[in-house]
Amino acid sequence: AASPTSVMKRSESVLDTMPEALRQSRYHMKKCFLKYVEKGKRMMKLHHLMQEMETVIEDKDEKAQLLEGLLGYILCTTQEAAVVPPYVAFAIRPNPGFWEFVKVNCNDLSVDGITSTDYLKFKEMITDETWANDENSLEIDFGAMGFNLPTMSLSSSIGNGVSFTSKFITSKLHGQSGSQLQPLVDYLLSLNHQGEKLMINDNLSTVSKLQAALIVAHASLSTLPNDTPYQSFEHRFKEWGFEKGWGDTAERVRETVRFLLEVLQAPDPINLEAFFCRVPNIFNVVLFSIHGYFGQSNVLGLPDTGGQVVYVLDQVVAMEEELLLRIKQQGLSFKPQILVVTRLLPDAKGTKCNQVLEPVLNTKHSHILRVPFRTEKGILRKWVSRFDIYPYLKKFTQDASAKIVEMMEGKPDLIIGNYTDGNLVASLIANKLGTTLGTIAHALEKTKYEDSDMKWKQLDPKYHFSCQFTADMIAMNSADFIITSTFQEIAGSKDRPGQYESHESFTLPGLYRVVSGINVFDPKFNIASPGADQTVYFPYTETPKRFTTFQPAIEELIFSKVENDEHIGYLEDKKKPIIFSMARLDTVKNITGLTEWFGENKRLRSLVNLVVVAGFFDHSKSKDREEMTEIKKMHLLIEKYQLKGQIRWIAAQTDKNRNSELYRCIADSKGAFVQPALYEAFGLTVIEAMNCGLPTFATNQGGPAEIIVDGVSGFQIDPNYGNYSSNKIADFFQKCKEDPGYWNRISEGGLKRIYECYTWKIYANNVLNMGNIYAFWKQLNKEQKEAKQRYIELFYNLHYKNLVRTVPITSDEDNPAPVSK
Ligand code: UDP
Ligand code: LCN
Repeated sequence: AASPTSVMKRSESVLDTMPEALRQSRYHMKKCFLKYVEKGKRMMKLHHLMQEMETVIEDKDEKAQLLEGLLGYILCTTQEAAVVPPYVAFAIRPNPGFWEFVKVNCNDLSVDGITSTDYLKFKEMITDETWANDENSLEIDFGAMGFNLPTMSLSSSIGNGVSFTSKFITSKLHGQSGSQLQPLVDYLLSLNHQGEKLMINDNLSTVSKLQAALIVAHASLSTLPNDTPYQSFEHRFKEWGFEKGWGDTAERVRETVRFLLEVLQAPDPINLEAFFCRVPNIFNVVLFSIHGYFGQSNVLGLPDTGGQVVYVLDQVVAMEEELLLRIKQQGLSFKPQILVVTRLLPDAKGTKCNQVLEPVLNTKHSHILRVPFRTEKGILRKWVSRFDIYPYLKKFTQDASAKIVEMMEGKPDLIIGNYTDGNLVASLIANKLGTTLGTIAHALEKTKYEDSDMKWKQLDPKYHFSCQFTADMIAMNSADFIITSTFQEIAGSKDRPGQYESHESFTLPGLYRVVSGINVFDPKFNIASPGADQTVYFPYTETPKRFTTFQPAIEELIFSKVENDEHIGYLEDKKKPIIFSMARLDTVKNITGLTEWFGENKRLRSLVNLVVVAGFFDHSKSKDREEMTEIKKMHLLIEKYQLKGQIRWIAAQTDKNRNSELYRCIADSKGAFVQPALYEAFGLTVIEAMNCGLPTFATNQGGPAEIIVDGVSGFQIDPNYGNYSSNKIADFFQKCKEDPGYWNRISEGGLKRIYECYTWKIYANNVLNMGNIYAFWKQLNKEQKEAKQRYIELFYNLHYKNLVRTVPITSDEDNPAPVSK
């Protein structure tokens, strides 16, 4: 174990500790570094560094001692190293969001600290030495445009942008004279709905006038019964200079007035946030989700069409509901409007993606608006992969923007983008219209492909990452706020950098070097996790609501002995609890891993049966190489471990209602859901299972590690340690046998967690609060924002546009095979 001194040293910088660490085992280290540089220039990941170290140090004890010491710690926090003899440059990440760079000279083991930019140059030397050494190579530095803006400093604050921004706004509003508060008054004066003034009119144009009027109003409201409708004192209010929007009842108006009075007296973040959450400034919202087939039925499973569609549609329903509630509580009667703008696809393949306007189900005022892609040859009929979408976006932006303004009879109040294409278009339109912009990118592509930045030239013909990363940075930097589903999406976990974190500093050798792309400590980052549709995914205990009509079919699905196109395998002992999993049959989802764990673990097999919903059974019918391999592997495992009698493998299911009942039937068996993915960004199935009251075991790699509190609301398993994971599942079922209340406690713990943190109601409330706070912050920070926008425009015009020219424009005559999801 580490001694107290080495623990102390671990809190110091690597630059301070590394020389000493190398000195401690100089003999081995010398050999080790010579080995590293032996093969010349190259990139090394942590496992390469470790592997080669192991070959150099033969003695097991010495190796163990070394790895337990400081050097082991430094190596474990190393992400990668760039070898340019005689140097090995290390990129070290001691904690999420914190990086350090050092170079070690292999000859004398001297250690020097280097900047992130120097580190990038080391990397570039490996692929493009001339460019790396060129003093005029293009450097992109978004940080330079916001040097005097606030950033947070604690890892634990990452993703809590709204509360930090409120604090910062508060400090800006502070001052002796009160003049610092004038921007707040000006902001309130600017509020209107289609020209109709809200909150205050020009009679209250200064802080002192507003404050005086508020004091009078507050006193007069105190004499009224709480439920007095606004209309009964509206007249008096108007005389004092107030307009509608303060609330629907005397009680609510009084509270709103009070919050503002507190802020005017001495600004504090709590009252400021409380006040801004009530300010009526969002009525019309536009969301962009462009690629794929965006529709409400028969679309899931089509290329590039997956979780995003579910996420956006569920989001719209929740947002409309929240908007209606807020507007009512503001004492207003306006109708909100939400538009989801996507691509119109004339080749709709039996979906409704060729319809211009489609009402969103379960909403009153929300629509999908489809705008076609146009080229010189006219409207493009066919589907285009998200990787090839860039050439159509400029025209799409113009057409969509005109259509939105026409339909909304004015500008929207909030624009939200999804994914690279949606975010880029959203940022261009928001900039043009001056609208507050939020962006979402649950799946940035950069981290999905190893070294996608360094290898951009090689990958560009297929993926066009140069366009994608450029577009992503434009959107991130334009955004007033960024919505993420988990902390790890922003800043990763202990071992894995976050998606946004990977855009902090990186290089596309030969193109540009990003010395500051986005800072994860930027207060624009906010975590707002999605939920699951609770009208569908509800607890198994809510018997009267249950979709009993599906139960016979589900009974057949799980328990019949028949093998057919929909299910194979069978369950011998029907009384045993069931462990259940459902996912696409991708390698990363690791359904085969779970099957193998189950096969290996006799104890688990004696306690439960396994049921999986995934893919289908005939690999020759799959177009996806990964899927084919997984299908074959499933068959092999069933054979190898003689699983028939204990496993039921069911083909992919598309009916959301039936699926929800399936989760509940598994709960009836006192079973559990297992999500064994090697990596999972968020994990909607985890949320769905927990909503149904089904105890859930989920991967600790990615989002689910944040969703589940281990042992309280479910369990975390480690996909890299199957034995440990399967035993953890077996322990649970063993314990349930001994203590029947245990299963219920975990089931209830899961539900409690969901209701506290993962509902669409919480999501919509959070996102609208962001819209309110950042709209004001944008105003307060106008000059800065404009300066940065000019830089972004330059980047867009001089660089992005040229990159787009490298992407071929397809025509309806060409017929290339679609890229599968
Ligand atoms: N799903 C489904 N049928 C299947 C597999 C998955 O309907 O055969 C649904 C599942 O209920 C969930 C979504 O697809 O709503 C998968 O979302 P998740 O975040 O778990 O993974 P993704 O596929 O988006 O990576
Ligand atoms: C859905 C898809 O189909 C993919 O193209 C995206 O990467 C994903 O959502 C994330 O937005």
